[in-house]
Amino acid sequence: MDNAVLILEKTSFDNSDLDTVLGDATTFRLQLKNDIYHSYLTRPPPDVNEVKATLVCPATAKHLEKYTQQEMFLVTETEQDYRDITLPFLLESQFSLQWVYNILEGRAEQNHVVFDDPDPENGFVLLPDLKWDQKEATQLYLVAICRRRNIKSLRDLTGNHLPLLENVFFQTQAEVLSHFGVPASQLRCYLHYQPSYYHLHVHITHLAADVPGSGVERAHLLTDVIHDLRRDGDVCRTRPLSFPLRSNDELLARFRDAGRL
Ligand code: M7G
Repeated sequence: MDNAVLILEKTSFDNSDLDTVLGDATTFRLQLKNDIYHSYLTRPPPDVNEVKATLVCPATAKHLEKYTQQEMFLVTETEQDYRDITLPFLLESQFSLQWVYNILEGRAEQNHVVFDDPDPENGFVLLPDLKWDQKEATQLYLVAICRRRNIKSLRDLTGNHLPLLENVFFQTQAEVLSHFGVPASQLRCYLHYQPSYYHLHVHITHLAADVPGSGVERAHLLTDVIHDLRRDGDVCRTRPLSFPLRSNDELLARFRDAGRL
C-alpha cells in the first residue's frame, strides 16, 4: 500500500462572504465571557467554510520526513561545508523535479499560468503556488520557476545570473500588479535556503500573508540578493549561510558527523 501525506487547512474568509458567514444559518456557542470580552465557537454554512486539502500520493520517505512535525536545529554552512557535506548529499538524495519540468514543458497547471517568459536563459513561468487557495489577493502566494535548469539554489548564484534575477524581479512585479492589483511595495519576493526542490525558483507572497518559510532563518529577499551580487558576484558561493533542519533530516546527521553542530 502507498504512503500519502494529506494536509488539511481551513481557508480564509472572503470579505464578500461576510453576510453569509454571519447569517441566520450560523450558530454561535459561547465559550467564555469576561467583562467586555467574549469568545464563541461558530459553525458558518459549508459553502463559506471550505477546507483546502493537499495530497501527496504516493509519498516517499522523504515526503513523510518533510511533513512530520519535529524539533528544528540551526546550521551555519560555510563554502567548504557546502562542497564537502551539502552538495554530495543533495546530489544523492533530493526530491524529484518532475512537477517543475511538467510546468516548464506545458504538461501541468497550464490553465493557472499567470505569465510565461519563454527565454531559455532569463525566462521563467509565474503561477500560483500549491499552498495558495487562490481566493484572496491578500493571501497571494505565487512561485516563479526559472527556465534554466542548471541553477540548484541560492548557493549557485553569481553575478552572471543578475540579468535572470532582475528579469524575474521586475517582470513579476509588473504581472502581479496587472493580474492581482497588488503593488510591488506589498510583495515579499524571496528564495529559500535550503529549498526543498533544487531548481531555482522565487517565492512571491503578499506582505500581509503570514506564510510558513518566510522567516529570517530560511528566506532571502530577492532584492537583497540582487544588491549583494551587484557588489560581489561571488558572495552567494562564498558566504556562510544559515538554515534550519529537522531533527531527523539526514543532512543534519551529516553536519553532526562532520563535527559542524
Ligand atoms: P521550496 O523552497 O523548494 O520548498 O519551494 P518548500 O516546499 O519547503 O517551501 C517550493 C515551492 O513550490 C513551495 O512553496 C511549494 O508549495 C511549491 N510547490 C511544490 N510542488 C510540488 C508544487 C506543485 O506541484 N505545483 C505548484 N504550483 N507549486 C508547488
